[in-house]
Amino acid sequence: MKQIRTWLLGLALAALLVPSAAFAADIKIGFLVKQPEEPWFQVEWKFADKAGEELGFDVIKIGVPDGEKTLNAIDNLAAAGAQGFVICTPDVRLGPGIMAKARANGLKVITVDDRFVAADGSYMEEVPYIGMSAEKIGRQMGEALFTEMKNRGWNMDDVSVMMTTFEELDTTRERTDGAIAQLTEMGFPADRIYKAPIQQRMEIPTALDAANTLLTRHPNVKYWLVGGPNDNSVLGAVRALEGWGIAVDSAIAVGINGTDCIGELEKANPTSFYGSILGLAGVEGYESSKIMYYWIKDGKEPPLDTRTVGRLITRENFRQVLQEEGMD
Ligand code: FCA
Repeated sequence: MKQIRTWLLGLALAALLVPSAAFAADIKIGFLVKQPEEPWFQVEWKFADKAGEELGFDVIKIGVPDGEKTLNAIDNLAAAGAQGFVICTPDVRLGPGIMAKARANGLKVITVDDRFVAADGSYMEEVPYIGMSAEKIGRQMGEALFTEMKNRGWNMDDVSVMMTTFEELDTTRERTDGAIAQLTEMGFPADRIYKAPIQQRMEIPTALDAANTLLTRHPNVKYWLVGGPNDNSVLGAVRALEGWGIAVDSAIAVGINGTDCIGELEKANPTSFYGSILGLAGVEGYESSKIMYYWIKDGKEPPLDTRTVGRLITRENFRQVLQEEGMD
């Protein structure tokens, strides 16, 4: 009998809690990303949704490939009743404009991946940010390239580095600078590290163009190490090497993200894409929206600068690592 009473009391308490649960579901958070077609951002969205399901808020997901779409999306979010948004902006220099628009609409802002910069080029450190430990992850890429070159027993005199770059964006510049610093510190000659700057957006076709331009200038390299700011930047270079008829085992390519190269690693026949430094897109998507939720719900101020780590994946271990990271 006592047990039944306790149970009934539990039910009554649960009924009392319902109104607050309904209130929590009223929280709506926007999640705006610059390249919705890139798996990296799809993983962020998936995990933001997971946080929403677990904690009880809605995630409004919008692709914002340019400035105009970004500013419109902010108005639309406010009209839809959102209280804040997480954003990877298509252009970091839009930061002040995005903040002004958000303020006008009474929306809170957290940035992911690409950090806003002010008119004078400095980071807008007052806006909460979650992103990669860019230099460290770049260094991991450089180390993976160097180590695999040694494993294959190549004579370093026969090897050059092709580093696709996107230096307009600080996070991606820090990655490739980190990789180059690591390679040179490990003993790779700096004068055989060539940069292939990608124009406008990091996509496979733009990276392919950048790599082709570089290959035209260096047609007689025997072995290539290939790096870049993210998977697509490196995959474009791999496609360029294939176009030049360079044998699969004459190049070692390592990307960053680990999300956009799974199809490549799954191919029945290996390509020169050796692996990638897997970043924590899932953690970034989950944590940024969770932090936003508690900021809206309880007024809990978010941390201003949160960095995530990376881990090498290759054809051999990618399934297992993705499983361990809850990303398969
Ligand atoms: C930038 C890149 C993405 C991803 C992210 C962490 O936004 O464009 O591919 O690497 O940083």
